[in-house]
Order: sequence, then C-alpha cells, then structure tokens
Amino acid sequence: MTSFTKGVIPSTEKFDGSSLRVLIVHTRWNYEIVEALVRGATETMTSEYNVKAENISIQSVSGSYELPFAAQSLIKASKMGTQWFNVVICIGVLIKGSTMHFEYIAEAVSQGIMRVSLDSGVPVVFGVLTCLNDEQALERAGLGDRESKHNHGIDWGRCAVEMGVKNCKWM
Ligand code: DLZ
Repeated sequence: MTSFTKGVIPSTEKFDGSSLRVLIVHTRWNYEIVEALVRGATETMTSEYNVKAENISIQSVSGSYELPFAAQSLIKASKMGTQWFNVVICIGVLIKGSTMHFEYIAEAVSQGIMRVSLDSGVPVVFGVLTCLNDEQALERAGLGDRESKHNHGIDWGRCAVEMGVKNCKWM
C-alpha cells in the first residue's frame, strides 16, 4: 500500500502570533480531557508562536452544544470594544453513548461553529473531538497509555495562529 503522511504537514510559512488576540471557549463536560486539550493549544501558541498569555482569553460553557452560541456572543461583544479577537478556538469532547444524543449534538455543533465563523468573519477552529469511546478521547488529548497518543490541542493552536495571522492579512 502507498504510504502517506497522516494528518497535517507543517506550513512552509513562519507565523508571528505576538499581536494576535485569541479566544478559547471550552466545555466543562469531560473536563479532564478538555483541560489537556486547552493546555495543548495554549502552550503551543505561546511557546511556538509568541502569542502573549495575556492575549488569550479563556471562557467556559457547560457542554459542546453551547459552544457556537458562546463563541458568537463573545465575538459580538469583542467587536463592540476596541480589541477584536483575531481567531477563536472552540474546544469540547463528545463521547458516544447509548442514545442518539451524540449524533444530534455533533451535527449541530459542527454546523453551528462553521456558521459563526462565516457569519462573523472571524475564523473559528473546530476543536471538538467526536469519539466513539473513552479511550479514543484520552488518546486524542495525549492522555492514557497508548503509544499513538497525540494531543490535538497542539494542532488546533497551530491552526489558530495560522488562521488568525492570515485573517489579519486578508481582511
Ligand atoms: C447531554 C450531553 C451528552 C449526553 N454528552 C455530552 C458530551 O459527551 N460532551 C459534551 O460536551 N456535552 C454533552 N452533553 C451536554 C450538551 O452538550 C449540552 O450541554 C446539554 O444538552 C444542554 O444544552
């Protein structure tokens, strides 16, 4: 079988995040996993791209279903002030249970986040894991025992800086 690089290859451009203002909205559902993802994103932005810790605003909501509304409200509020957010990351963890909740919430949240992004003109990174079981969620937050574990918050932090910088250029 032909091999390929799974996931995203690094950009050839260098991004300076030192003047970016970033909003992270995360859930309190599945909090230990969410916390690791938030840490992965924030540490990546500050250590790799010089995003200032004081320019990262962190807000929480109950569950993933609330993420699009919160992101929309906070973007609106920031536009009324002088300091806009250049980029937003919505972080949550949905784990499939025995009912249809997972499917409905995942569909609504992914559509909602895209809508907020296109309507507001502010890039919103889709940092929502949609996992079939606990092990998948732990592995994708860099937790647990599996060798293949990887904290996806790192990728979301990188994506946020790239989109925030590009959005400043393109606006
Ligand atoms: C209700 C619910 C369920 C069953 N599972 C999750 C989940 O795995 N992850 C998550 O972030 N939120 C979950 N929620 C809560 C909903 O997202 C939402 O907070 C409630 O339905 C209230 O609107």
